[in-house]
Amino acid sequence: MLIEQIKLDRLQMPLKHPFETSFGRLMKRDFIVVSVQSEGFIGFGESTAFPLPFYNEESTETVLYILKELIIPQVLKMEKLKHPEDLDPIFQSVKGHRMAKAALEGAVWDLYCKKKGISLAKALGGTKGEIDVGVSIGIEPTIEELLDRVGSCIDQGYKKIKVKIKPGFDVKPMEAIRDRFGMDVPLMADANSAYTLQDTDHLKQLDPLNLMMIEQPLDYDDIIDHGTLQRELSTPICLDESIHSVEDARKAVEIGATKIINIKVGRVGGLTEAKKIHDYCQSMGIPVWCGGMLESGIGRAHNIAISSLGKFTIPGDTSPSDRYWKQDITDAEVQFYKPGVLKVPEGPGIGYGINEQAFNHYVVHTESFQK
Ligand code: OSB
Ligand code: MG
Repeated sequence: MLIEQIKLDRLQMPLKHPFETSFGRLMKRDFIVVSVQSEGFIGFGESTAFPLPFYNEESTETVLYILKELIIPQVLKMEKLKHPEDLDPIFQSVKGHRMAKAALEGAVWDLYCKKKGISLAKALGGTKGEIDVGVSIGIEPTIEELLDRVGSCIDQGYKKIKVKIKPGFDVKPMEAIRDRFGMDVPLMADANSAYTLQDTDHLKQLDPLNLMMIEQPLDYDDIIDHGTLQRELSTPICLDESIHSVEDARKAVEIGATKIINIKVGRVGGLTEAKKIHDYCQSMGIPVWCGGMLESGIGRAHNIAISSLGKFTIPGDTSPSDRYWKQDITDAEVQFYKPGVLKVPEGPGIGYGINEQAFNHYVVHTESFQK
């Protein structure tokens, strides 16, 4: 396939409720949608970088820069692109910037599948027709408000409850959830790198709560200290921020720094690498799940497709569109088909179209590049 045109749209979508993590409070989503066009077909991908480098080192502006200056010119020069994996030499020419690469690669995967008339899930080797999902609950102003939110998410049927923690809001709120809702709720905590090894004794207080896991307690780029911490904790550690590639996954697993991996397509540079991490974890008996980055319907559709692979045995963070958006930008919104369960679409590509009116409503800037 020859790519004739690539379009970059910057969108700003207000969140229904502010979302607070240990690294800050988000009020709206400011991100890039990549559209790639070939012979009447259009593929869509979404960048998961935030406006500022608070989660990892990328930002909306660096994604734009890398795509415009380095990646798009090379993609438009390609004489043949048979498969999304053919983008690899271009991606290898730029170190890092995985969210920028993933946004473009996701659009090319969607385009490739639409041209072939197959679903993205099938093309990736997905085997599940439906996926279980959980919810990620931000830091709430008080424990009472957190308990209300947890109760409402349990009532909605979410299969996993993840709660953001930070120093000063960790052991007490998690204990309060166990006291109110019991020990059987599938519960976990995500620290987004808020602790150091000095906090080991403090974090040990979480062990009696029988959490499914604690996600990324230590530095965003650390593997070694997580191994040290894991030897002290009975709660399994799950790495998020620290895993950028299948090589990182191998190192983390080999030194015992992670017992579970959160796979985010953007963070690891695209669907191809995400699948490699899944396959490696499958061979090692390490369960994985698909994380979220407050995506629009486009990113959610990509997450659903990758979650259909067999070793995604733990419910991911892909909640329905209406958890975050008044109006999503896809034609059909992502919705539960049973409580806590999403159907994997069978239509071509990501299986969702674009709601042009909603899309245009959120666009703040557009740039187009032709062959
Ligand atoms: O660490 O998983 C994370 C949101 C923003 C940044 C980082 C994370 C998150 C979430 C939200 O937990 C997951 C979602 O519902 O999209
Ligand atoms: Mg996380």
